[in-house]
Amino acid sequence: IINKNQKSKLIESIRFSVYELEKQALSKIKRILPEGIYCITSEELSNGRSNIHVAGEMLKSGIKIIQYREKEERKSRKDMLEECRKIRKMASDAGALFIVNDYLDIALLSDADGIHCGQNDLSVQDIRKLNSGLMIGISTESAEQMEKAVSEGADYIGIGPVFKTDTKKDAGAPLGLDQIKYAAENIKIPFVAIGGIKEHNIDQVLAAGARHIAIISDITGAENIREKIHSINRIIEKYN
Ligand code: TZP
Ligand code: MG
Repeated sequence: IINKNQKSKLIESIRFSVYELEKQALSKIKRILPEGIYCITSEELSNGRSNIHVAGEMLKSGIKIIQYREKEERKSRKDMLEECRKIRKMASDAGALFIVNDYLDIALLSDADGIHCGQNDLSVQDIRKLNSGLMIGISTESAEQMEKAVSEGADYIGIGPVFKTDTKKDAGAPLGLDQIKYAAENIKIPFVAIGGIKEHNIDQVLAAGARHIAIISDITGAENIREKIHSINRIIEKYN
């Protein structure tokens, strides 16, 4: 038998646990990756147009996710941060998620929704220590890497290169569609297919089971970015 004081303490601690659970659940819901095109910037593949211009065209087409991807060899961190702050605001206004590739300091300073990391970047656990609410995506290229990222608590994974691509110089050999089929059957978190995916071959990737499709050059290099996104969306819609 517990006394009144113990009882009220117990109720208080249960209330606190429920509140903590609710907070965690809400944070997890916010970290769910929307389906569809996962747009990524690349100024060197944008036919002389700026990242800001290209991001604007992407967002005007109604895309739900935009990742800022630039390399230190091309742009200073200071300039990258300035661009990210602008795109952050543009994405919020358009109701899209904003994710930064590689640079955690820039993701945090620009108030991004997420960070995308490779196999040799900071671990999911360490990133969460700095910001527990960030959406975290991890690039993978094998079933083993996929399972590991899931068990470490990634919010989504990238899988690629699916096809041959010149966009990422150090990309491994094309994986083909088998890894996408494997993920569709076995991976319980969102997975993004990436690498060499274009309007003319996206059908195969969707048929293999992917519902999140990352595209760089076919969109950043398109003469008319909005038209390109609309035609790709028409193909994706067939699989909804
Ligand atoms: N990771 C694996 S392949 C790739 C990245 C970043 C590049 C994808 O670019 P593209 O132009 O869509 O082939
Ligand atoms: Mg990287």
